[in-house]
Amino acid sequence: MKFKQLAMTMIFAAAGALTLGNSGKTFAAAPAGKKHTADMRWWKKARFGMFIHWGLYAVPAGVWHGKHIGEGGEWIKNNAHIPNRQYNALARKFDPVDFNANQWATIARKAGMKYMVITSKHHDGFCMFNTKATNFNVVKATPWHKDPLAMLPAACKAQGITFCTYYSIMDWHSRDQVPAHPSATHPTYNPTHFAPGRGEAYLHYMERQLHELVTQYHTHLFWFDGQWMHGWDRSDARQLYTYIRSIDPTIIINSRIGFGYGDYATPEQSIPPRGLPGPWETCMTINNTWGYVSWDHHWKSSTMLIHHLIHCASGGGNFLLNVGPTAKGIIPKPEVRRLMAMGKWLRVNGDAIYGSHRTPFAKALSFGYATQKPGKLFLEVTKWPKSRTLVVPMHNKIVRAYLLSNPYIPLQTASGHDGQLVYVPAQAPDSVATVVVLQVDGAVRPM
Ligand code: JFZ
Repeated sequence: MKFKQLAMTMIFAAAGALTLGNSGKTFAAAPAGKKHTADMRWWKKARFGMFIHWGLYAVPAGVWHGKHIGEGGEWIKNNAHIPNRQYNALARKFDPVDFNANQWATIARKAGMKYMVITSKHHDGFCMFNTKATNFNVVKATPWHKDPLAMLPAACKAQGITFCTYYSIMDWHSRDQVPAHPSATHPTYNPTHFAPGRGEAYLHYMERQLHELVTQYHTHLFWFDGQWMHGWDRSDARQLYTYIRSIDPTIIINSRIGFGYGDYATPEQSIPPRGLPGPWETCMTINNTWGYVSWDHHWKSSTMLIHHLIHCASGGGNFLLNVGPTAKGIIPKPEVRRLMAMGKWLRVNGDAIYGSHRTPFAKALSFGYATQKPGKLFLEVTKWPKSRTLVVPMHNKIVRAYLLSNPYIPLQTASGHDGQLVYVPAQAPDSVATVVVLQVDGAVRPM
């Protein structure tokens, strides 16, 4: 994993990366000025999506030969150095009899999520859809013989969720790619490189699968990953990008297709403090793993997750929150519970998040975050003021102020030396985050 992080950093550095603050984290820069025809409208309004990492790795669930294997359940083939034959055999144990597409889509909807991005193929190369390009897929290689990706689009549609797919460029199963350290008994896969002369064949393989995902599964977005494999170059990225555009120009593509192609940046596990200039989305885990790990109980609190969602929205970005279903097809209870708490908060406060624009303020606010819509400024107050007064650093006079949870009762306001003052109750009406709405004339003019 160290190796991977290093490889990622190098790729981003080469692509003109943007380093923010002193966090030491590097984010892919948004592809500035690249012409694209992707339909970003639904995506920009959505603000909150469900990431799903589901595959064969849910069977070992972070345990191999009795040992806890860390750094991501979905990385177990690499991190436990599992030979192909042993890993492939996991397919015969993958029998998610409890999988229910409607249930997953319903959980997403109740959480307040507006899109779903599921692993169609992760680094392990196992395909979670009925592809004609390989038999190493969920229908042909498992005793289950069903196609979850065929069931999810309709279930998502019924719940108002936009269906999207993750796809790894790096492939630890493909014969077109060579592991970093091949060995019959103790291989390390990451990063792979193309087998001599096989680059073109592999691109073709991907094109066949992406074609299937667009035409048969109606994916609205490709969330690429694993582009740090050695040999993936600018012309490969361009060819793949152009190919997708040729089948459906409206499809959204993330920046991990590589080399500045793609429609939005994908910071991971952290939120750029002031957002990013172009479209962006932070993806995050609820515990410390993407793919299900039975022994990882490091759950983030629902309060923290709601604050992360607000933070993303206030920076003009989306929040893609991950769940790792079990090999039986169940989204773990601790995840569902947290998602339901987020949905509960959003049912009251969603107007401040969905379709909102980034904060007008360049500096952080003492009491929390801000988002806006034409004529309205939303304050997401996470630190309730003991003084019972919010000081909003702007010149605009407030036309009307109220709690989003209680729009008919106006709050008193005044103009102060450091900005506009809003007088609020002594106790925070919502201890997680209380949204105060300010009606303002014209664009907000920060102080
Ligand atoms: C990748 C995958 O390796 C991982 O399994 C998961 O799917 C995640 C969403 O994406 O991991 C990464 C990708 C990029 C960075 C780090 C881990 N990065 O930018 O530092």
